[in-house]
Amino acid sequence: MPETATHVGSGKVRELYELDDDRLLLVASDRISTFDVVLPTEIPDKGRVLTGLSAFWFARTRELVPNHLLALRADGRSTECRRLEMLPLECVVRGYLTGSGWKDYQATGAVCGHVLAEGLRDSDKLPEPIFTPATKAQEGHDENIDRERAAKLVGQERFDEVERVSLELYRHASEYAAERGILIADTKFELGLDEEGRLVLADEAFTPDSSRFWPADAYEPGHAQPSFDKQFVRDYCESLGWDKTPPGPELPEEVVVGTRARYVEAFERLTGIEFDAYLADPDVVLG
Ligand code: Q0N
Repeated sequence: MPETATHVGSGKVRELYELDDDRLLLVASDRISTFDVVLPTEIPDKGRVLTGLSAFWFARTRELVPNHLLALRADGRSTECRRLEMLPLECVVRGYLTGSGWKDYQATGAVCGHVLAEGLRDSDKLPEPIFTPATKAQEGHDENIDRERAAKLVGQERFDEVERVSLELYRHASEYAAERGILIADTKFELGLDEEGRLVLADEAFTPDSSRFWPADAYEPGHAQPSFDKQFVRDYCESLGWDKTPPGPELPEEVVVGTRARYVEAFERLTGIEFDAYLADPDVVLG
């Protein structure tokens, strides 16, 4: 019987379908966004790189927390996953001070209630990674919230568990990635509950779309860092003087090719697996 899959949601670059009462299909496209705008030009295989990386991290972190991954499909971009009851929180961990964390620190000296030392610079490494939850905005930007507000959303006990698990995941992956020349400056998780009320990691894990990847060899605090994956795209868009409102510009071939190579490089450095081997059999990332 042919499979029927009802579309149940979409993000900027991914689509979610319902397979049955218990299972969803998460499909990663090759679309790319920059400055929050999806561009009209795709990066070939970007969706496969991100799907493979997520699956790699799910396999490597299942002892820390169970995850929603059930199966990878042969196309390399589709994941069958367990259907969960999602928590109404974006679970963000920051090991470095940048982005909205840097903005909040400059304005208040704190990020989500974590009061930080004075005199920190953009992109400084924090003495310890911090858990900085945000609300899920339907439109526009997520709003950073302090632990009291987050605990009200999910309950104090669940909040404590979510914070502990998020910090453990970040410590594990950031240490592993740093040994391979990639700094994971910060990252965002989505967590859900299974039928027994157990906490389960969902969505994507430690991809360049859910995290800031920085090349370790270029790290220099005091200013914004180049992005491991999107820097060619950003530089090209800046060179046009584009005002960063939709529609975004088409990308020239050399920017597409260079960006695809960066995604593949991130995949190969982090997994130690050749990307062609993943294309031949996605299950190679599951170990
Ligand atoms: C779910 N989102 C937000 C893809 C990404 N395992 C799950 N069970 C129930 N719901 C969800 C998942 C997952 N993952 C996650 N929405 C629903 C992120 N989505 C938005 C749409 O595109």
